[in-house]
Amino acid sequence: MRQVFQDDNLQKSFLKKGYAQVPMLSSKQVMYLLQEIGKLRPDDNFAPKNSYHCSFLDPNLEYKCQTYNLIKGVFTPFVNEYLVGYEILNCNFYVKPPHTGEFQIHQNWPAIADISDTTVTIWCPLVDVIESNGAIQIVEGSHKILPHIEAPNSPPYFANFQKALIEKYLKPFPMKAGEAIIFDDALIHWSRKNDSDQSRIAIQILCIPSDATPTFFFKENDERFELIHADSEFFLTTHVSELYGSRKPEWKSEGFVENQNRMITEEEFAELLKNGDEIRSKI
Ligand SMILES: O=C(O)CCC(=O)C(=O)O
Ligand SMILES: [Fe+2]
Repeated sequence: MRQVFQDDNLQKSFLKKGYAQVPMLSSKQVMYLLQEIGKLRPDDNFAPKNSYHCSFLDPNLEYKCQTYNLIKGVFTPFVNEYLVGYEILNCNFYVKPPHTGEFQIHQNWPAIADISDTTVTIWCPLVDVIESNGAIQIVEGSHKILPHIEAPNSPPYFANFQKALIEKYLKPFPMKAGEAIIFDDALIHWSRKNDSDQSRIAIQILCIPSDATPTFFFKENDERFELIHADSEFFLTTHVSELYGSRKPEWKSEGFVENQNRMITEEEFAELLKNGDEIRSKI
């Protein structure tokens, strides 16, 4: 398994749990980012109806480029400080307006061709978060226990026991503004709606190994996925609705993989989770 973290203790706990919690932004940097986000003008004005704002979901290209440059500028030094040979693929603001914004439980879409390799998300709130205002929630040790490809038109393997995930497995991570959690994109994660009167503002940064092929998994049919070359520019210039539609002729193919996805039961999930260390050691 590749060395993800510079620090050996962080690496050890990351391998086992799938995440590491680290200090990141100074309060000055938090203030700077809050000030800069206040100047940005996404089409949804950071206040979509009954939902959350995610930069990638916003149609405004200029806003998406400004966001990418702003976040990349501030976080690249942290990527280099904590990670070995990783670079930023895409970045998002996730804003939950007051009293809305519940997520779907999900794994992040695979972002490189080899799904046994590791991509990570840096998730960094710009306000203090607790469970009730939408702190991130994670199923510890749920990374790489099943080679499943979650993608547009390709539902999660745990679709049949989501209530149990919320009741028994997902745990919130209360954090101060500027702290960060760096997690394996294959971890099951989620967050509640924001029940406070202030917007819950967080940043997500998806990092991939510099030597990996950035890839979007397009579900061609029930039998296979086509691997589409998907670099930073692809995610900036593509609107999410295009990823759910038909294949665009200008997309660059990187080959195909068989669709091995299957739905599992909560019982099987519990077993896989219990044997996670052993399963991961064989990858
Ligand atoms: O902002 C959130 O609550 C969830 C973010 C998320 O799904 C991610 O960072 O991958
Ligand atoms: Fe996510």
